[in-house]
Amino acid sequence: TGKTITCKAAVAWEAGKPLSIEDVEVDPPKAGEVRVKVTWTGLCHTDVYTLSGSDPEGAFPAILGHEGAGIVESVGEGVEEFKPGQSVILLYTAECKKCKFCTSGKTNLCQSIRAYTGKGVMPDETKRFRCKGKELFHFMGTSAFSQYTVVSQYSLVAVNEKAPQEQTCLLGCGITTGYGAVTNTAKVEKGATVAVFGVGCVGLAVIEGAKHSGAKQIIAIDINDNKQSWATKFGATDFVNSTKLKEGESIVDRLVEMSGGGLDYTFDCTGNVKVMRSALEACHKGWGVSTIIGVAAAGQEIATRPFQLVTGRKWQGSAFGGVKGKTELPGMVDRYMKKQFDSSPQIDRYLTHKVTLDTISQGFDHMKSGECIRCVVDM
Ligand code: NAD
Ligand code: DAO
Ligand code: ZN
Repeated sequence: TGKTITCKAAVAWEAGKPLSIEDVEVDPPKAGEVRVKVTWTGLCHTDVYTLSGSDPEGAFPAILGHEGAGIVESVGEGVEEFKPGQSVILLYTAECKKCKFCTSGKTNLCQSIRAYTGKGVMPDETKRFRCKGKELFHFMGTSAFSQYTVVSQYSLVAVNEKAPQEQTCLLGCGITTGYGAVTNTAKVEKGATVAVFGVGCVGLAVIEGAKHSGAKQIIAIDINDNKQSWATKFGATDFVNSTKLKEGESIVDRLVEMSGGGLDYTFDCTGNVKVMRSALEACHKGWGVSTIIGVAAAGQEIATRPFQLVTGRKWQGSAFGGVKGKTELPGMVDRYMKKQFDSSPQIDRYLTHKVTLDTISQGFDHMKSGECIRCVVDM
């Protein structure tokens, strides 16, 4: 401990350029920080989005990556919760358990270090990464595309060390996001009708969560027919390709007809604001609730007629599935290890592709192919 480590990382030198594998220097953790040997990192669209330059918060040069798992290497002064050797999942949504947000009982959006993670710096406003004499920005408080990273003690959680990290990393974003949106945010109940727009990792986790919640009808909607078999495997009862409707029929018409008047719960897992509108309007009059999970491109806005809400439909959103990472992830991992697949996501089913840090760019190609649910990087 106490020494700078030199290791490999995928560096985002500037927006719109491919990641570049470099030797980086990673400083030891300061007070309240933890240095983690990252073993596996999942690829998520937010990494692609930020690399593209569209993310207003994106700062370069940086080390991206936020769906990571690894092992504690060393801890900074005053850190009591962690010790070297523990198996951890990185948390882009931190949990301090003491800020106004954490103690509200109403949200998982801890704000203790949010201003710093947004700016790409540690809570003392400095950075722990250097490459070729330049300091590199952190990303979402995690920077999981580096073999070693330094994070706030609020940005990681220790989990069952027997659980494979190539799988647990996926609980750091996509799977938890979809599953939690059903169980924590919407609180879908037994016998409910559900529609899920977008059958990627997040949408599949919504389908799995809806199945575990006892939903009687789960309609999956996508523009890619190959997603039908995925949706069915995870528990969808119906599939609609929204590009193949009857002449003059809208997706809302179709869903209202299929569900006998509208859905109890709908979820957007596409990030497309037009889809978000359809998801709201396909809700049942009087009580239907639509949850936005997809992240729209910068500057996009949602629209509907206010009468949709006046007549009892509700519109809400969910970040990281409303899940508090420290409080909830250890239990999810334990249930997974006990194969309790009626109350926790079956993580391995989402893992379709593996690459190494050297071939991380191929991982981004897999993501674009439409055949990849989740690709993990062997760091
Ligand atoms: P993905 O690309 O794997 O899946 C998206 C799916 O939507 C694809 O199957 C695609 O074919 C489908 N799709 C695209 N346009 C569509 C349309 N018009 N109608 C129906 N289906 C359409 O992505 P993912 O990893 O599952 O993530 C889904 C969304 O969730 C993204 O916007 C992502 O940024 C967001 N996200 C949000 C959070 C959060 O905390 N709120 C966390 C992670 C990801
Ligand atoms: O502002 O406190 C906050 C939390 C912002 C996180 C929002 C999460 C949704 C977007 C991230 C998508 C995937 C990483
Ligand atoms: Zn907090």
